[in-house]
Amino acid sequence: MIDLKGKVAVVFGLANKRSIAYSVAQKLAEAGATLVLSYQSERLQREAEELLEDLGQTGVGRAFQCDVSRDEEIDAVFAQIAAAFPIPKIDILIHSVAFAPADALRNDFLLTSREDFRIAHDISVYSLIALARGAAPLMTDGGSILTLTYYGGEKVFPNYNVMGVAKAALESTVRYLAASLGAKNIRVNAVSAGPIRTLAARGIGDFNQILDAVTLRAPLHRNVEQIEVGNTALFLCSPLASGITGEITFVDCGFNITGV
Ligand code: NAD
Ligand code: 0WE
Repeated sequence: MIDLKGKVAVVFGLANKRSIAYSVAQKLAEAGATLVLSYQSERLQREAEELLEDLGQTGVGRAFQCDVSRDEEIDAVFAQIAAAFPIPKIDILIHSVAFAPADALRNDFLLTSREDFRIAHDISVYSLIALARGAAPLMTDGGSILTLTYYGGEKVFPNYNVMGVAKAALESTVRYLAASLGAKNIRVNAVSAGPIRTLAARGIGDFNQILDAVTLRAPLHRNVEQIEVGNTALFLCSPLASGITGEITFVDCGFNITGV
């Protein structure tokens, strides 16, 4: 049994119950962790507070706003977290955030604009560095940082486009951060999840085709479920994974090992 009683886990990227971050938060909460949820905009505040309730965190967990593209909001959220608990301390940081302007996921990759490239990398990659830097001083007993990536960072998927380039950069960032933070006993890892129907998958043209390809080709002949990602995230953030850092763990029903 994994016991995270007395541990504080901060989760970025929990928009709704379908979010991958929801399953991760659920598993961390079940293991006894206290949750801090960080939502993107004021519009999501009430939703975040309801999600805290659903996660059994009423009167325990907290929710704070932070748009990760804004340095001052990143500074503010860690100041709020430090002030929210009698002992200012973070044990676990979940980064489940990605964004590229919709046009960049629709148009020919060749047409990727400088601004769309910048936004995709700012929100989906740089934010991990900025959040790690914000959390590190509070990770006084060591810690665990986990991000979410996709196989499109390694192989070409139609329309994933600049997000694929950003995921490649994110996976490299995991390794460089692991090296930077290892001496503080802070581990940095990623889960590479198979395709899952979430808000971030909405409006993506051939998503059914992507799901069907997995059913056909993956060794387990099915798609992955959110909760399977949550279970692996819990493991990677727990003492059971104390020797694992800088690693990308696939939770994709084996799709990535197949050649045809
Ligand atoms: P989601 O839409 O539920 O989560 C994305 C989150 O990013 C949302 O909570 C959104 O509020 C947040 N976000 C975007 N811009 C932000 C900003 N400026 N500041 C703060 N937060 C911001 O979708 P999801 O599928 O759960 O995605 C979570 C992560 O999982 C992403 O990194 C995604 O690339 C990754 N992933 C998703 C899949 C999939 O098929 N759904 C597969 C592999 C990896
Ligand atoms: O990382 C992702 C998607 C992230 C994402 C989604 C959106 C949709 C809405 C980033 N930015 C935006 N911008 C928007 O305006 N995934 C792993 C899910 C995903 O997206 C795809 C996929 C898969 C899988 C896009 C094309 C092909 C496959």
